[in-house]
Amino acid sequence: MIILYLFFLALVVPVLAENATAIPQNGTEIDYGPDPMELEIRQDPRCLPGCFFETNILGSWFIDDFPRNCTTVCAPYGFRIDGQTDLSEKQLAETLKNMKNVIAFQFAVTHTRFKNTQFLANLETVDCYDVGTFRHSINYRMEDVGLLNLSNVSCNIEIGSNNNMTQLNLPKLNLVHSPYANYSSFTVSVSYNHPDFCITVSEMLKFMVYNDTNFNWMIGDYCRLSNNSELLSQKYCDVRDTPLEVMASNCLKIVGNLLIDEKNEIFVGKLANVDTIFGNLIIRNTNLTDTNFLGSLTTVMSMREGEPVILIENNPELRNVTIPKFVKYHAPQTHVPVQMYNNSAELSKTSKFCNDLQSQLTDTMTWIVRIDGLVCDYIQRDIDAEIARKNRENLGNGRSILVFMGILVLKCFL
Ligand SMILES: *[C@@H]1O[C@H](CO)[C@@H](O)[C@H](O)[C@H]1NC(C)=O
Ligand SMILES: *[C@@H]1O[C@H](CO)[C@@H](O)[C@H](O)[C@H]1NC(C)=O
Ligand SMILES: *[C@@H]1O[C@H](CO)[C@@H](O)[C@H](O)[C@H]1NC(C)=O
Ligand SMILES: *[C@@H]1O[C@H](CO)[C@@H](O)[C@H](O)[C@H]1NC(C)=O
Ligand SMILES: *[C@@H]1O[C@H](CO)[C@@H](O)[C@H](O)[C@H]1NC(C)=O
Ligand SMILES: *[C@@H]1O[C@H](CO)[C@@H](O)[C@H](O)[C@H]1NC(C)=O
Ligand SMILES: *[C@@H]1O[C@H](CO)[C@@H](O)[C@H](O)[C@H]1NC(C)=O
Ligand SMILES: *[C@@H]1O[C@H](CO)[C@@H](O)[C@H](O)[C@H]1NC(C)=O
Ligand SMILES: *[C@@H]1O[C@H](CO)[C@@H](O)[C@H](O)[C@H]1NC(C)=O
Ligand SMILES: *[C@@H]1O[C@H](CO)[C@@H](O)[C@H](O)[C@H]1NC(C)=O
Ligand SMILES: *[C@@H]1O[C@H](CO)[C@@H](O)[C@H](O)[C@H]1NC(C)=O
Ligand SMILES: CC(=O)N[C@H]1CO[C@H](CO)[C@@H](O)[C@@H]1O
Repeated sequence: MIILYLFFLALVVPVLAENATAIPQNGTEIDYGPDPMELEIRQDPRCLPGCFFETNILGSWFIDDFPRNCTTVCAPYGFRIDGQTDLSEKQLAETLKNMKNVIAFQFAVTHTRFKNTQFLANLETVDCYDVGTFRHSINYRMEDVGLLNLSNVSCNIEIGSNNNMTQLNLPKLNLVHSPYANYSSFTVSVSYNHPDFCITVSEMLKFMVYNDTNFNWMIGDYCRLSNNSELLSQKYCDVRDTPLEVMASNCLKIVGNLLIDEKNEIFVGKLANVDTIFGNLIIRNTNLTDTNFLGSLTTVMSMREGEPVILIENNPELRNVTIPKFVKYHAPQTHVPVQMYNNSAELSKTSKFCNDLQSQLTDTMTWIVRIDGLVCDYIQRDIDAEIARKNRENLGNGRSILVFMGILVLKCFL
């Protein structure tokens, strides 16, 4: 982002300086010249003359000028198919049949009535120089994105508010930095599609390739692993198909929301090797005394809106919550991702458990771990207050003893 900003300044500032006197004085818009991204695309050596999409929305007004023989189409103003697109799926398919690569600041299919994007079936790569966005949103009939040949995408991802979309169906999708201009880290958002929407773990793994990718909102569910023999062979275990009671004891990744309760607490030893949960974790109503069975857990990627990624409640014996390797989570629209309630009172007698988890997860967000509703600082504040109160009490007792002895001494003298 900063690099982009500097880049923008570098282009705009000299223009303003050179033509300073030409700035209109009467309220007309200042012409900043061409967009920096537009210039960049025009200079990209992969963009051949005659292969530019010189408008921003594909429609009948441009169909004759569309560079339909080019396998790489460059769109300096962005490439959109949207509500203004007045072409049939057949016309689109015919127009776009040779287009395998798109280089564009924005690539969007929005506000359309299409059920799928078969007309883009041959699309293989989209390069937004890492800063632009690959967007499929507000397509109320669309059932999936369904681009089976799409592999390398160098864009932020935004797939949302497609009311009828139950899956992405992007089996080859690869989020990769642009080979030409990798200006930024990625932001990914997949949210508010059909209530039954699920993302496959394979798709999620592609989005997780870079550690600095920002998962803005991932809301929905993970598709069942049932048919994914490849992941099953890599010791991914779906707790909806094989609950903890019957799960193998060598699983490395859990798919589905994991509930540990009085019925299955004796099987927690099976979690010893689990490093990732694609879902969220609840520990409730158990007699467990510690969480040492989570010794390998590093990552919890929840897709449940507003819910904690780890919720630990009503475990009266639980006096040690240490998850030493837990460092990464996704908790869409959740203010407090790690919450504990009504466990052993021992948990609140020190702020260590709270502080350890917090410092593993963040340097700055002091609100993300709470025990009985209190953030770590407040747990410590209450402990300090209690110590101070006890000291005062002891001091008070000490004083009354002194007074008592004083009276005795006085009595002796009298
Ligand atoms: C400054 O303005 C002149 C005409 O007003 C224009 O020809 C020139 O290209 C401008 N310079 C820049 C850097 O935009
Ligand atoms: C604003 O300035 C421009 C150029 O200086 C001129 O062409 C235009 O008529 C002006 N508009 C108004 C509303 O004064
Ligand atoms: C596109 O290719 C076809 C068939 O090869 C050819 O007839 C046509 O002239 C080409 N169009 C352009 C704009 O190059
Ligand atoms: C994908 O690419 C292959 C090979 O280039 C091609 O045969 C096929 O028609 C393309 N489209 C789909 C939907 O698979
Ligand atoms: C949504 O998709 C289903 C099939 O998955 C289809 O029957 C239904 O007509 C679609 N709804 C709309 C509004 O297109
Ligand atoms: C996709 O990206 C990978 C890694 O950068 C690269 O090796 C591969 O050639 C790319 N594939 C295409 C079709 O561009
Ligand atoms: C980013 O691009 C530069 C050259 O433009 C390259 O040296 C570097 O390896 C790229 N980084 C990634 C993560 O692709
Ligand atoms: C990404 O994070 C994991 C732990 O979460 C770490 O093992 C890995 O080395 C990191 N990769 C990079 C490239 O930083
Ligand atoms: C938990 O402890 C209570 C009290 O000792 C006991 O009644 C209950 O059966 C225990 N539950 C389990 C699942 O062991
Ligand atoms: C606290 O936990 C105990 C034991 O699990 C349970 O019986 C009780 O209802 C819980 N209290 C609240 C307020 O949830
Ligand atoms: C909690 O458990 C961890 C891991 O076994 C241990 O290192 C730590 O000392 C325990 N903390 C307390 C306060 O008992
Ligand atoms: C090939 C295969 O295993 N197909 C299965 C995919 O999952 C569904 C439901 O989970 C099964 O009915 C199929 O048999």
